[in-house]
Amino acid sequence: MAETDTKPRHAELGLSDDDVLGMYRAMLLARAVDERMWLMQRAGKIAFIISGQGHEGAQVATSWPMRSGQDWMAPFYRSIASAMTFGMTAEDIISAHLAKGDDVSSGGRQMPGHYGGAPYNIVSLSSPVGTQVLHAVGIAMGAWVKGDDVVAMTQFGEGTANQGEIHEAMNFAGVHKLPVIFVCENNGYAISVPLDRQVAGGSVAARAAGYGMPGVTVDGGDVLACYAAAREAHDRAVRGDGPTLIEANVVRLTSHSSDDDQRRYRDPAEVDQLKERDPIPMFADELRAIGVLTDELDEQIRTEIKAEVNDANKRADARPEPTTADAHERVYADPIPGGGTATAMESLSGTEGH
Ligand SMILES: Cc1ncc(C[n+]2csc(CCOP(=O)(O)OP(=O)(O)O)c2C)c(N)n1
Ligand SMILES: [Mg+2]
Repeated sequence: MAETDTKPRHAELGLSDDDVLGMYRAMLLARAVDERMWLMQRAGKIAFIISGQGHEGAQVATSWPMRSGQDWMAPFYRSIASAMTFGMTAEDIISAHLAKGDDVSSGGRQMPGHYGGAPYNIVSLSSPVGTQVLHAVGIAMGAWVKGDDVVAMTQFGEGTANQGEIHEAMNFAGVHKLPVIFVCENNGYAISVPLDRQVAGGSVAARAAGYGMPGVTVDGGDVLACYAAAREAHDRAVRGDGPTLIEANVVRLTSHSSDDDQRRYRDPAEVDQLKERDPIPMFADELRAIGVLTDELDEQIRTEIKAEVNDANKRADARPEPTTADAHERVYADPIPGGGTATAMESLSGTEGH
């Protein structure tokens, strides 16, 4: 790139050209995995998919400062790009959705969209929305007690922000100055309920003042703005200065899930306009404008990603199914009394009232 007087935005933030290309690649990969899983769902191979499309910019950028193998993440069901930025692979995510017997998330015990994994320091999701926010605060509290240098990040939607436990979690983190980054991905809807019917005052970040922490609102389509907010929040947490609440305004490009049809409650014109805020072309344009991305390089990255997803899909497909013999594994800490395994499971399922 030609020398100029002013540094590009990413260089101002301490990011190299390779870093921003890595972010762009991570966004494309998450999108490609997501799109593949929709196809698999429609083909009857996956029971259910809940998509992160439109959230990738905010997710990759806010997860980028997180230290894999050291920090912890308590994500939500839309966090495919966050989980992959923090270490999960395309094969892990697809295997979890296929409920394979050796899937790292749960060995096929969890619902689709409930990925995670001990090797990655990613807490497995719970279906009741918001519980992960408490888990992140608990992890940060544990690290603080032990004197460990750990930052916990948690992600959730703006609808979830209205659950009672979110107040408890944020207040507790604020009081004890815990190293937590709360990332609210505001896509304007909680299933079919629009923002003005769920968030009084219209802003989740504004609530941070009441919890004694900074509240930052960022455009979720502006990858570098999201990164800057997360970088600062991470530095702050590591310094011992406490938590931060980031609210990233994103777009939900798909229906809430594969069981939903947003045409029933959203104006088609509104849905069409969302594409203008798709973070992938927006970031591509920005990188092209500064000469970091070229059409040839874009084509090359997309070709590589296609091959990566095809491979991941094939490997995930070939993995073993769970068996009845190990049905209780990863569910109970101790074997089922009376011998466990298939016999116990069969007798349990045959018991009246169970
Ligand atoms: C405690 C609880 N209440 C309701 C639900 C059903 N539910 C699942 S997702 C969802 C919407 C959450 O919206 P938001 O937090 O904005 O996240 P988004 O899906 O928009 O990303 C609801 C109500 C649930 N899973 N748990
Ligand atoms: Mg929402």
